Amino acid sequence: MSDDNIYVTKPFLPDLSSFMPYLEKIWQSRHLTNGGPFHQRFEATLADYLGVEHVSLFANATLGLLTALQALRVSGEVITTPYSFVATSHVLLWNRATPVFVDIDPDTFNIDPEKIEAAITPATSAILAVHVYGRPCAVDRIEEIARRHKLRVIYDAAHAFGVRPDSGSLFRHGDMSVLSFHATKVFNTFEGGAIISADAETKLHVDRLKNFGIADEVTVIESGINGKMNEFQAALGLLQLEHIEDVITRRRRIEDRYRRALSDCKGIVLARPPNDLRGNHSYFPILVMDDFPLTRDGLYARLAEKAIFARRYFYPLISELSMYRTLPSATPANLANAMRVAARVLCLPIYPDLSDDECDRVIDAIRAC
Ligand code: T4K
Repeated sequence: MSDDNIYVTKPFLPDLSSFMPYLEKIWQSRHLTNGGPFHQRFEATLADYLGVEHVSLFANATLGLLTALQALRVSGEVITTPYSFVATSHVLLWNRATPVFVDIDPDTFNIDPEKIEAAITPATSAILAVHVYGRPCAVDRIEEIARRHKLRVIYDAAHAFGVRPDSGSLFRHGDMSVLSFHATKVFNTFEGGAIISADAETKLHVDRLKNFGIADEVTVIESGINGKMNEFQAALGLLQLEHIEDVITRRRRIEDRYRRALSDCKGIVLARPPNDLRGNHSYFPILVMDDFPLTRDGLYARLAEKAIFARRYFYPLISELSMYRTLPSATPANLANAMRVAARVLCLPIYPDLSDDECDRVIDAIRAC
């Protein structure tokens, strides 16, 4: 990667020297995985930070989502959003469930709760919603619908680490939330993730499922998988947690800079910041409208010519991919808002080490159009 290139994100890493004592401990103990001391400490520290009780660490969020569906015995049809990363729907196919796509709210980019009920059938077992870009879903409305129809609710919270609604932890909602600690996320352990369960019994079940279904040395009571986080990841997670507030503050500064410079830019629409919460500034999506001199793809290409690699998260929609587009709910007429947003969205570079000069390079390149 050339130094002049500006990517959509760059992972935050603390000083290497501050990680050495952790590595030395791992090397000394030879306890590398399977719920070692760093795993235990990170799980407890994370629960504290997130304001929840029941955290299960995972090797990545995709394994977390797969396991969440298994733990809740989700089957049949699952209501979900086409406006997400493919992992959200792929885990349904891997669990032999059928995704039923519901359109999004064009302001929040999240599943539109008012369109969920029309998609429920006797085969529906769950709602899998995504807090897209870390903007919370309409959790109260979704859960009220789920209660009435006896549906499970799983939140794909891959983007939502560090988001703090004034009303309390976002991760106390639904049956489970699944976080991602991938390199491209606000908080990273290279790869990693976690499930937050609503109660101790469910956490125990999740912990067993992620360890092959093993109950004790001689007892395997169900067909689990290997979803475990290792000691290296857990140690890094502990160290990263010490920096998370600073990371979010630096991201907020960049978002503010973009907002000040682009809010009056003709043809560029900035997503409204969500109310009543401390956001995590994980993404900075803009919509490129018809009165901008270039199309969205034109702007994407113009930025790339200047070594600025913005990303079209989330285009194409999941529902447009070959393994989904024949589903009845994937028809474009059913997903008009999602189609419109996917055709216009561009996520601008945002990460803690993005300098003011680099941020201004992005701003100038857009304004020069
Ligand atoms: N649910 C949702 C809603 C998600 O967004 C995701 C993941 C998941 C579930 C699944 O979570 P995990 O199982 O991964 O924990 C990336 C990530 O691979 C993916 O994790 C993420 N969502 C998705 C939104 O973005 P790509 O294909 O765009 O990544 P890539 O490799 O093109 O990276 C983007 C840019 O980041 C690069 O241009 C440079 C920079 N980068 C990336 C990596 C991996 C670095 O600077 N260093 C790195 O190590 O999918």
